[in-house]
Amino acid sequence: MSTKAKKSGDKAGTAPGTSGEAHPGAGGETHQVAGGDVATLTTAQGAPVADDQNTLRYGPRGPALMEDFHFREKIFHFDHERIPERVVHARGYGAHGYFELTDSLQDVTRADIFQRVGERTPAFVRFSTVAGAKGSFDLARDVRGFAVKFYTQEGNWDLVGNNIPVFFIQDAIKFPDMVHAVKPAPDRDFPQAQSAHDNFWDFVSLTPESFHMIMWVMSDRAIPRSFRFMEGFGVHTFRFLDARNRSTFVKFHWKPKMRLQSVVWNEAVKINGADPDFHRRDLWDAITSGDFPEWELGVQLFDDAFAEKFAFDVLDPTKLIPEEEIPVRIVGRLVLDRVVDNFFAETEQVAFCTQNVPPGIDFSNDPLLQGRNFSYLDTQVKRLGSPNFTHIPINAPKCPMAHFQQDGHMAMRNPIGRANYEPNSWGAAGGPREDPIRGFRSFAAEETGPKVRLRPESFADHYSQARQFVISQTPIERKHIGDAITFELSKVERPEIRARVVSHLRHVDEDLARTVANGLGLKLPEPAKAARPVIADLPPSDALSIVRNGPDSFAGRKFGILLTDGADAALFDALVTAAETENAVYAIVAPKIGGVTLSDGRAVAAQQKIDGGPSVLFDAVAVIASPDGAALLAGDAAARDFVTDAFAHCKFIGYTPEANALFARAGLADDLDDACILMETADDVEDFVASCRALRFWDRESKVDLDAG
Ligand code: HDE
Repeated sequence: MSTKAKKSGDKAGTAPGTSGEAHPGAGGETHQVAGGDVATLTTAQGAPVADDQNTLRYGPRGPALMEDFHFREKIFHFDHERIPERVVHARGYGAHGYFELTDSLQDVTRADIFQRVGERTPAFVRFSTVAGAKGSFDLARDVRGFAVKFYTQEGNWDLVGNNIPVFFIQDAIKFPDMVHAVKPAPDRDFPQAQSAHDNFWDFVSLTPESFHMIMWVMSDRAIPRSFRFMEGFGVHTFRFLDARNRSTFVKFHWKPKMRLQSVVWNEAVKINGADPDFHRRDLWDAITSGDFPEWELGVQLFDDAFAEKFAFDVLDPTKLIPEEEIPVRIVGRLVLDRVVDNFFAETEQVAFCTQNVPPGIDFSNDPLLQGRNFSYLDTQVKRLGSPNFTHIPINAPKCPMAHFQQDGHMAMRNPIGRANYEPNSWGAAGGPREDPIRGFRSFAAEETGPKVRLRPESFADHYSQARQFVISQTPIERKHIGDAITFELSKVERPEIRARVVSHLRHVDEDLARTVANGLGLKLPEPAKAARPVIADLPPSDALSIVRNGPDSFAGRKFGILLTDGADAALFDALVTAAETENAVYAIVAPKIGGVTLSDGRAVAAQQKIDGGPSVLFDAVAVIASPDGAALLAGDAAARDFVTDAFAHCKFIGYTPEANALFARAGLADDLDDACILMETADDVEDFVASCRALRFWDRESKVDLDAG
């Protein structure tokens, strides 16, 4: 790209009507002007612009002139840059990719996307948090949205899911209340992006159907390490329809190729300060480095007979179907291989609508899903300003479209020709016609019954699956659930709300109720009045635990390597090689961003200065220091935090003997355990990297956490 320096006093920089003595404004020596392969700046109307530094005014010190159309157009457009953020899921991050079918579902659905094995369908995915504003932080304790738009050959299919398979409420009419309760209180507009406050727990404690979801949200599922390491769920029961319009019920699952991983709460809190964009940066880095995130699409298929005999109602979105009862059949994979070109155009403007289903996929009567089918279309008009939001490239189908919808704000396409109505007698020139064979047909469900506002009795057990979730966790995960509820309720000011929550927990799990009551310094309250007695213990399900579904390698995870000048070059090389062999990534953290000089004289650049690269940003850390370097680190608070946090978060720590000086000053010298691995040889380095596959050394938590005692 050619750049032409522009000197101050050049013609384009001076005020009209002056001799050229006036100051030119921005630019100076580095100011670039058009020419070569640098495009000419124009107005939105295409008129070339000569001066983008100065408004048109009467004399260099005089008033601005209304006539300055370039200025007015520029400021006017800027004034209108913002659109309303999403009322929920405001903070999100998207990427492009494709879905590839690996197992045909022709036997149960005519949906075009599920017919031909090996065929790829373009897709766009947006991950999100729910409660926080657009500018909030990534590691809020929250549900994550997992919304997928498939551009199928028979229309867009939007599978607008979450990373949790159940929801807080059973009926869409309660959604505004639930969202109001979790969002900042209307009088003070805080707290932001969190559920640890009176309003949320007040609502929850008065809405026992939310307790299953509450268990998930209080588990580490709500603080995922990466979008890449979390599951996704369609939540509701949908229908597949075959060529003869016969129905099979289906629930959708996304399973991450890299398996599950979360962070711990204290780490989440610190990540939010160190890098509020932690998740979006992680996704961006993975895709741009060619390590494409991948999920398998699985389906749970079942018929009316199963629905009849299942202990819960398959229309109840607060219940899941355990994988042990209906196995998840893997039918394809989703690969994200392209970041967006422009965040606003794609991620912000993408408009997911649950009612976007192609022929072969249909809804069930789940009352939440039925309500969503109204809400999403409605919200897009508000957000994007026109019913023509489907004309925006990210929302437009990639298959042929033809219809008689026309006009409206920002119409990019209108019907061609004279006829814009149907039926007409213009023959082929009269435009598109319906196709009873190819076209979408709803399942011909037979519905009868009185018009009522009634919750079915079959939705009334609010605790059994909550309990099943809790007893399916490993001990450390159960502890984290207890810690999280205690933490959240400790932020609740009104004691009666705390007690009311615990009164429900007594139906979920007595141990959990006691732990939380104890943590709050609360006398164990009487159990809440249950709408329906709890079903006898359901069996635990391994699929519900994160730890039991963790990875068996460190691939896709990140080492933080704290280096100093004079650090052992051979050990550093061994660590880099081992990390690369593991398909892991690493970042070098050093006292100065300019990097360090290793023991063999080689210069290595750093990615983070020590106080900008705390250990919470990494999955495991190593300290490779010279004696002088270690002494320097020992005297630095950020370096001490680096190791104490890694230790407190149960991470694996590799270190060279010199690092003992740092551990001593950090107060860790007597506590080093089996997950603190001394690296004196290349073999030690390999052992360290191999140990990291376990991700965390949970045995340590009881030593670093008072609550665990
Ligand atoms: Fe949403 N939800 N939702 N939701 N939802 C929205 O649509 C709504 C629900 C989910 O990345 C909104 O475009 C109602 C369940 C995701 O753009 C809005 C109800 C699940 C996203 C809306 C629910 C979700 C949204 C806000 C109860 C998991 C982000 C902006 C009946 C299965 C999509 C927008 C994106 C967004 C309404 C419940 C997932 C207002 C009324 C259950 C992932 O239309």
